[in-house]
Amino acid sequence: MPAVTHPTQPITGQKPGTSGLRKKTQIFMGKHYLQNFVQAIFDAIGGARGKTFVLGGDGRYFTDRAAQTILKMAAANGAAKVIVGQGALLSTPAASHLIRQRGADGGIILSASHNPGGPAADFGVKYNIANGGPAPETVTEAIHARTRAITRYHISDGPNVDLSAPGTKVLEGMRIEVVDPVSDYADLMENLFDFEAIRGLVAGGFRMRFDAMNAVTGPYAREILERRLGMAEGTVTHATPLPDFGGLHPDPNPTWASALMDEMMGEDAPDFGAASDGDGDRNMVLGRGLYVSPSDSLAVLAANAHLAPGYRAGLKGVARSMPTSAAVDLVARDLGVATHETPTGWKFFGNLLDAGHATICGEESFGTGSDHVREKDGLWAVLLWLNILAVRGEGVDEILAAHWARYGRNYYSRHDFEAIPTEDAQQMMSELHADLPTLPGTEVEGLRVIEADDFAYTDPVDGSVSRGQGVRILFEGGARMVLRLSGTGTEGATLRLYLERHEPDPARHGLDPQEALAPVIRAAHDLAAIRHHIGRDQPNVIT
Ligand code: VG1
Ligand code: CO
Repeated sequence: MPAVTHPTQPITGQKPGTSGLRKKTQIFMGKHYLQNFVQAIFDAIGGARGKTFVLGGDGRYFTDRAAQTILKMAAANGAAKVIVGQGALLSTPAASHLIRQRGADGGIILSASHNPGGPAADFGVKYNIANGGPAPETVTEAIHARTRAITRYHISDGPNVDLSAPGTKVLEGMRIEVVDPVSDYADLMENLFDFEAIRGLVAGGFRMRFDAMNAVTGPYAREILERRLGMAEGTVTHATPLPDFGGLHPDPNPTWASALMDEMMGEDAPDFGAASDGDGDRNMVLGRGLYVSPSDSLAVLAANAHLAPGYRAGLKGVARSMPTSAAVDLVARDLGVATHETPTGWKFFGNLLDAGHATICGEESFGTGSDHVREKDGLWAVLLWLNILAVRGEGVDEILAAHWARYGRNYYSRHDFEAIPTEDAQQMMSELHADLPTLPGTEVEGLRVIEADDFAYTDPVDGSVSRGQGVRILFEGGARMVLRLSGTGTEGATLRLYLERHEPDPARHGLDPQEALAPVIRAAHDLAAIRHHIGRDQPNVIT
């Protein structure tokens, strides 16, 4: 079974986005496509020789074949060992944990996360570094540079490796350890949270629903919620990971998790509801008849984390992506800790977590996590909520109302305009960009602009600078709009419009966010001339 070196040529467009390389599955299945990218990863990190990697993914279509290709390439590139989840399954946070726990040199995660899966949908590959987190931009840029210069890749022509059961195998002298994808992760959760208190809550009649959306969290949620915490069998729905997610769009938001939304807004709603995405790093949290916005969830978790054993010592700081609402900043100020504002994407939190500048991080896109791993973590957020509910003995509604009464309410919404022509989107952004210097002082829809810029971030740990991370326009009184183009889509461009306004008055905390934000929405459309550029003024997804 010799290792073979194949000649190849660069393929354009292999540029990792916000979270790895995402393309249509058929593109990934094309000749040399996956091989080129994986070889570029190995080359960019100084070779795979002697190294240990973690490998797994969310189980979407093509994962099985991609995993075999990557194992054969790792072997032919001289890797010492690959630790792979049984059936090539690993949620993103579980992969992050495994990299850290085993001291691996890095990991390859096969997922397009919240994008749909299947032969006509999306696939993705992401490289994580030794701290367990997504490769920072220096590394993703080096990978992209290699894809543009690649002339050959190495691959074993040995047989496929049986990944169906735990155990150790050998391929070309490389050890392959197949592990249970769930148990180490579930143990980590049991160390962080008061499972005894949550079991008490469950014994007292508390009911919850967890929608795994036919994606990777099914086995994790069943083990943790149903087996270890004693919730009723069937608490977890859509619990079997399917290659096409059963046709569901595994994005936990009110639009795509509609079955869960219907149940939670219905007559016989359980006390608590949650859903996760394709690869298990996102979460949506719901109370009975109540949607919790991700930015509010982050703030509530930061304010109450000390109620969970893993966070009893308090927080070292918090971090949020720039478009995420400032609700968590108010909590941090109260706690006397720093807030860090980063560009969109979890890779920017890694250095802050490693350096001990932050304990809890979050994004408005249903991502929350902490320094327990270096990825956002959907089930972690759900368990922290459960721990808080158990200790406080209150409902989600009471906790949220008390939070707003204390800090005020940051009304928040994100409007997504998907699959618009790329040129139109770019034209819109560049015109808006050109207008930025002239905006301060002008008045739109009764709102006065006081600041307008394009967000740039200097990493306080390594000094690296990331520019062009989103246009932000601040209005007098604190309202804000942000506009940026998505870096995870695979079809045309997606425009994301983020809207925020703080309301201190408790008498005005019960409004519909779309109403509360109406003037900001109108100002945003006016300033960016959205209809003029993309011919639409209605978003397809509102969160
Ligand atoms: C989106 C979100 C971003 C998130 C990223 C990856 O990126 O906005 O907050 O980190 O997805 O999440 P973009 O560039 O499309 O806005 V996941 O769960 O898809 O890895
Ligand atoms: Co995800």
